[in-house]
Amino acid sequence: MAEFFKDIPKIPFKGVNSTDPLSFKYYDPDEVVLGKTMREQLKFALSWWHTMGGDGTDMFGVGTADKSWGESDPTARAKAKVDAAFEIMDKLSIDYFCWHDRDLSPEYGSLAATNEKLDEIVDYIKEKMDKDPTKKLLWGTAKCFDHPRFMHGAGTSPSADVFAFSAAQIKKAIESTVKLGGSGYVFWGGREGYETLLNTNMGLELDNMARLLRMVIDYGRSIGFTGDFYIEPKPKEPTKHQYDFDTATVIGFLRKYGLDKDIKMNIEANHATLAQHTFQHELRVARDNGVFGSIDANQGDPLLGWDTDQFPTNAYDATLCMYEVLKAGGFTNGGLNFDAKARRGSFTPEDIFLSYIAGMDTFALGLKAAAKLIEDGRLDKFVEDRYASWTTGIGKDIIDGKATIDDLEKYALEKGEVTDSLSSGRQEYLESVVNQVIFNL
Ligand code: XUL
Ligand code: CO
Repeated sequence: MAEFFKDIPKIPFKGVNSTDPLSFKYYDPDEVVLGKTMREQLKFALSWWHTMGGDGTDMFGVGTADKSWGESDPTARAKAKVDAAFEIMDKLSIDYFCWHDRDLSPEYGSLAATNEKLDEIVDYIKEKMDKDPTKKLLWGTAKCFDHPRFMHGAGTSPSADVFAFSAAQIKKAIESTVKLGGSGYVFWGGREGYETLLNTNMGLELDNMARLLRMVIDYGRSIGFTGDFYIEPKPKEPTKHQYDFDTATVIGFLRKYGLDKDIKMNIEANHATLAQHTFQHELRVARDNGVFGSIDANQGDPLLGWDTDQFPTNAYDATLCMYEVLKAGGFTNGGLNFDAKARRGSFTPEDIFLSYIAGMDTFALGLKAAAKLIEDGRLDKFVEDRYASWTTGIGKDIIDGKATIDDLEKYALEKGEVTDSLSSGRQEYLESVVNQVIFNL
């Protein structure tokens, strides 16, 4: 089998003083952090769409990176992509991968022909995984948003035919996920939203989205899928308003339709910021509601208002992210998928490795800093003290359901004024603690 990246060695861990671009400075897969190796804590995944398919095409220009993998025939190219992906994962010590069905294998006219070709590629991947069991599928998903048939959505299309087609496509995608032993299946509402309410029956569209999710979940379980189903919230893009706006919105939707025990969240950093939230906020909402699942690691540009899907290099955000992940008990079926692409100007094969190294090192740094924040204990202690009034007296009575509104009125009347029960929020101090722990130079 051809080696695609002859000039790239297996990337070694060389430590913080290394200036070798093709080395990890912080990611040492075997280093133990809070009782688990970094490899187990971080569970990095390669995204098939950006890494194997994304060539830098944007609205203003054609691709800059060659992602043909030396093949012009679509089936030969799909197989070459598999070989190249496994080589990239090997060289970067990445154990997991994620795909959309159409990233693995394109459409070939009819759905039957497309399915047959997809099977061929999924079987090809399975053969490789059987030979190398260190490579695992983090999650699969169906690309129900690029073809013109999905112009008005898939599960929320006004056309029942498109709904049926989408269900059929997703059925195949979950079967492929099961065949490859995937530990997750993602629903990202590609065009599940609207441009104008003047032409939209929003109530019916949301009912239908829930119908589709229920069918897929029941079918997945019936064929032995034991992993997690995730929804990946995103507020806008491609539609003006996406139904899965943010984690809180999705939780409300899931509860309305009785799906809240069946679906967790795949939180993407750049989607959080598009929704005017921090990444940490979205992770906290998921954690507090018991639906934290997996992460699409990337970052946006604060000066741009769209989903730039940049490789994450912001160590501060990665620290607060890993703080939430550790507090949620770490990953179970989920992991850190790099839903990220090298910039259009970073077009060489080497850039694939340099950008993954940057992202992986950033999260290794984030993991180590988050572990230190937890061990340091000052943040936890501060929060505990701030809410101490709920552990005794009137606070405890409220929590225990013993205090009535009449009791509270009596209490407040006796006190007369309660401003002196408050203490400083100490935001600046706490931010300086985070700096001290991260930079500890
Ligand atoms: C799009 C996005 C998707 C999902 C999978 O913004 O994040 O690639 O991660 O469909
Ligand atoms: Co994503």
